Amino acid sequence: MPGDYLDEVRDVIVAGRHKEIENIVQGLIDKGVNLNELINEAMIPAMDIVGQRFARREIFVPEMLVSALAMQKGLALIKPLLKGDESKVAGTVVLCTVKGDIHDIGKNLVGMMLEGGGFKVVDLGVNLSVDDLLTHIKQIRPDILGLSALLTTTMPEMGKVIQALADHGLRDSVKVMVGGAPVDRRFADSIGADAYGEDALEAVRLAREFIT
Ligand code: B1M
Repeated sequence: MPGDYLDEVRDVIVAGRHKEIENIVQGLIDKGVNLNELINEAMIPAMDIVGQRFARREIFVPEMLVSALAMQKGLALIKPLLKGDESKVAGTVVLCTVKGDIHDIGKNLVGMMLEGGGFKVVDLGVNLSVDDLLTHIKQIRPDILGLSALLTTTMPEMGKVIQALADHGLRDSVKVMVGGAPVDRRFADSIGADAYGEDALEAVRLAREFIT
């Protein structure tokens, strides 16, 4: 059993068999499998394989989409199980993907883990323009703003957001964390972000550091 179910989940997501994933994941939840192992050793690696196949032109956007759908259906079942104690909010985090970027699986995972870690998460969704984001930041006044980008072409939007926060006198009131596959620490430093989260667990660790 150990390992076999990871292979099965990975293969089902890679193949985009989204109609099967809920039964499989629910069955594993009922058996009490380790959810972090399920996410980190099966589900995320599945998306990496999909990305490699897309880059090699073995699959195209429709196949990526059905794999993403399978991933999202699986994560939706896991999400309620990771929820933390809402009576003790560690801080408020606003999350979104930047303008031009609709890749939201990583952001959603980060949000799930932050909620599990006791944070209130306000998920603004995808493709947020700088102006819309500023409006929300002024209203919500979060402790942390988390920006996600998966495209090299959308990464510069993160820098624009940070600059706009400074221009509107909001930079000192919110910590900015950036993440996403093409982002790294050097880029984060270059745009003046407060932190770079390599993965969802790291995002929670860094968010806790900001609050304490
Ligand atoms: Co697209 N896509 N995609 N895609 N896609 C990539 C990113 C790509 C690398 C594939 C490839 O070529 N190998 C490539 C980008 C190349 C580049 O920029 N150089 C690419 C491309 C080209 C495109 C399109 C342009 C394709 C086209 O239309 N011709 C298009 C662009 C759409 C747009 O955004 N405007 C596009 C579309 C899509 C789909 C819609 C089909 C779908 C997204 C569906 C969705 O998200 N709802 C899709 C998918 C699924 C992928 C891949 C295969 C998988 C992404 C993913 O979900 N990974 C991706 C290849 C890849 O990344 N390997 C690819 C799993 C996820 C858990 O990882 O998001 O990295 P990730 O999140 C991690 C960490 O990065 C971190 O924590 C997460 C958990 O560990 N993290 C944070 C993320 N955000 C964070 C924020 C933090 C902290 C940590 O703090 C705030």
